[in-house]
Amino acid sequence: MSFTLPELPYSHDALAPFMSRETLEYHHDKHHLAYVNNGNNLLKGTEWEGQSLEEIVKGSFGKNAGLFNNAGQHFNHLHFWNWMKPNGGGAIPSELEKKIIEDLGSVEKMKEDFIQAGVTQFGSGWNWLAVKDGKIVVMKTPNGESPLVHGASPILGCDVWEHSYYIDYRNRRPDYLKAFVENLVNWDYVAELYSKAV
Ligand code: MN3
Repeated sequence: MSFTLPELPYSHDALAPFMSRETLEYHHDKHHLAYVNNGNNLLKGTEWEGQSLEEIVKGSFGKNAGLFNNAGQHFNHLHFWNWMKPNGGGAIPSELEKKIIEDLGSVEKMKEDFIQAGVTQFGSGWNWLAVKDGKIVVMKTPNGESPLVHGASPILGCDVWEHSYYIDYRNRRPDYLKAFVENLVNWDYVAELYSKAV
């Protein structure tokens, strides 16, 4: 298979004022497209050609840095667009909420720890909620890595590369993370991934 850039599941204006049209034009139309194009070029002739995206990401990790970086970022961004929606944040589906409280203490504590993971990811990377050994955990990873290559299944991720927030928030990464959690997260999609991960 080859990688393709999906359409955004909403218009470029739909996430404003928390994420602007200009950010989505650069982030989706240019940055994600570059991962797709570079990934396709680097995949050609490798042992992973013809495998699924997840197999390519896991297989190339630690073996082929160029391919891994681009395939990993393609995987992360495919989900990232769906981890947000207009008028996001708000109520968490009850089964997922129960599990969050059980594993992370409370919804407030989960949000605090998730934001803190993003704030403390030094340089480019991602912060996550993931399912590991049946439990929901908070993680952070550098560059294009994800919980997938660390024995866990990602159910929510926030892109803390500067290209994701610098146009709208400049250097205020904590404000971007707070807006992501309170106003953008599509908890129905998180619950869908959670039910597949357990
Ligand atoms: Mn990005």
